[in-house]
Amino acid sequence: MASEDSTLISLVEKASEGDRRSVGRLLTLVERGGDSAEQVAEATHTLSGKSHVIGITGAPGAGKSTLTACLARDLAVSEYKPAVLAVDPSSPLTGGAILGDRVRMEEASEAGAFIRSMATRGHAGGLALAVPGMVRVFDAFGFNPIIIETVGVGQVEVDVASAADTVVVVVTSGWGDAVQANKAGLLEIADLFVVNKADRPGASDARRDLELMIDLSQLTGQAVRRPEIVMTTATEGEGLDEFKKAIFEHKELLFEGEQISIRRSKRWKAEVRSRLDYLLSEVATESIENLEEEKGSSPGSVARKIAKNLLKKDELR
Ligand SMILES: Nc1nc2c(ncn2[C@@H]2O[C@H](COP(=O)(O)OP(=O)(O)O)[C@@H](O)[C@H]2O)c(=O)[nH]1
Ligand SMILES: [Mg+2]
Repeated sequence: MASEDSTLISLVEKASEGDRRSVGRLLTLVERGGDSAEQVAEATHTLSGKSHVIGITGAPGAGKSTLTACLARDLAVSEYKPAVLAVDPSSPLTGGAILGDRVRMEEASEAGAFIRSMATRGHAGGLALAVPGMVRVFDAFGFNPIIIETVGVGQVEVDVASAADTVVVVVTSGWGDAVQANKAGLLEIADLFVVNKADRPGASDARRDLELMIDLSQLTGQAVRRPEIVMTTATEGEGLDEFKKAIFEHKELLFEGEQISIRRSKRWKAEVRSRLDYLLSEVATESIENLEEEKGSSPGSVARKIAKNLLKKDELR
């Protein structure tokens, strides 16, 4: 529709001029999904690809939001224009958090970081579709770096974080936390580990556990490069400089060689895959809506017949 088109064009124009409200509205369109989300994706695709994307994941309560807020604030007061996409139902932005935690995010925001929270899975395609689209919006309008915070439980959340350029896995100093992270499949995706809550007992144990597990995973040849381990006390901002240094060192390493293009083409392919899954499942839903039971036909044979017919047709918009 013409009016929708012109709204989109003016939003993109204003966002390019630095209008944050327009960026926010574009993010909402992507989050909602559907045709408008597609249009935003088309409009922002060629503008994006410049920003460094950092994924921060780990168990609930590990301190990801606290660490993210510290990092974002620090970057915003220096020469950066960071954005945060918090995919976390318990995010300080979506309520439920104690006051001190919320204040920390607000400070980051006041310092100039663009902070956006996604409390739900959004539309039918969920996080796998919305997150890359929202990252693209930030990227297109000059936000750099872009920090995605996700809870490291659940395949989609882990996938979303692992699609970043630099993947940070946060564990706490509690006994067995590193082992849990390993079980959740977080060890394989980490470019960098943070042992947070270093003010509590057991921090050096957690570090040792991680070192051991990294040694083992290298023996089996899973890791590409040995991930660094940084100790932090996020509530005090302690270890933040080391954390930042480790992130930027990883970034440099990526951009020096071919790693960045390998990662990004992997990410591109994964996104095509999730969009393909979504499109196909939409068509499948439509095609069984008015299906009458055929007595005597097995479900498998009917599914094959429908699939064969669909593949011949130009069903997709
Ligand atoms: N003692 C201590 N508490 C922390 C530290 N980092 C975060 N916390 C607290 O741990 C709780 C969970 O932190 P949060 O950042 O929301 O964790 P998330 O669920 O991983 O995002 C909050 O109450 C924080 O104030 C730390 O380094 N030391
Ligand atoms: Mg959080």
